[in-house]
Amino acid sequence: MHVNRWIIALAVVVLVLRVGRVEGTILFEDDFNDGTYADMWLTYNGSSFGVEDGVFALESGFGTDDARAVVKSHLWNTDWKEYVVDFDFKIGEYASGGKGHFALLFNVQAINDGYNRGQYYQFYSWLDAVGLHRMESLACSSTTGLAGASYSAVGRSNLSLDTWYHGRLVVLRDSITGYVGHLDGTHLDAPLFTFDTSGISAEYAYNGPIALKAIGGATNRYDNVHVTVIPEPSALIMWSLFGALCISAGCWRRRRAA
Ligand SMILES: [Ca+2]
Repeated sequence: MHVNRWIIALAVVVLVLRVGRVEGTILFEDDFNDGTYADMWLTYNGSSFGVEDGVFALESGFGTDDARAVVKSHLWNTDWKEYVVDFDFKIGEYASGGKGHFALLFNVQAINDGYNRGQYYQFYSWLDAVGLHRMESLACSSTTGLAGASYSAVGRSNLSLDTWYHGRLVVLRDSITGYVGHLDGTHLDAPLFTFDTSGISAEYAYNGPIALKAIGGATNRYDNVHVTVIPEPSALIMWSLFGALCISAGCWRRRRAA
């Protein structure tokens, strides 16, 4: 019984490390229920930004610039290193019709006017596929892959337009994992991708805050943005060992009582 309990405790450690389901220090949160975004976000380009019914709406221009909103209070803060982003999103339709796209930018170092311009990573979906990009160009829309190779869609998402979803991005020192699930709050589907970042050169190992995005003349909606620090693995292991000791002690007491 002892061994089984330890296995369960260790499994919890592994799960926590992989999924990041730990209440760490809150880096940032905004539910937009105060009716404004301007206190928390700095906006770039786009056609319009506003809060409607407690939801942040970003309207992009068709064929022009992306609409992007960066966390204001932590702008270019390089202390964001290992964290979990939870957010709700709804993808609007392109002005050209039929398509849509959402993107959560992270480890943002710079955002520049234009299409896909800046220095940041991007967790995105084109309705039926999901991917990870690193934008590294200040002058053009270069989307070079994370490890130096061309890198685009890495998983299937089967999302629909005008439907609320929940997204989660787990940013660790050596991996990036993206999830998209339904908005019932009960579960997230299996990871859409996990990317090993160990091959990224120091030049591109950005740290920084997050941003939200809309393109193609669409209006994307975001809500309940929540960013927490992932506790140091040593702290997680200590807590798990403590939990395992408690479980084992309970087991021992039951045997004594039997
Ligand atoms: Ca809200």
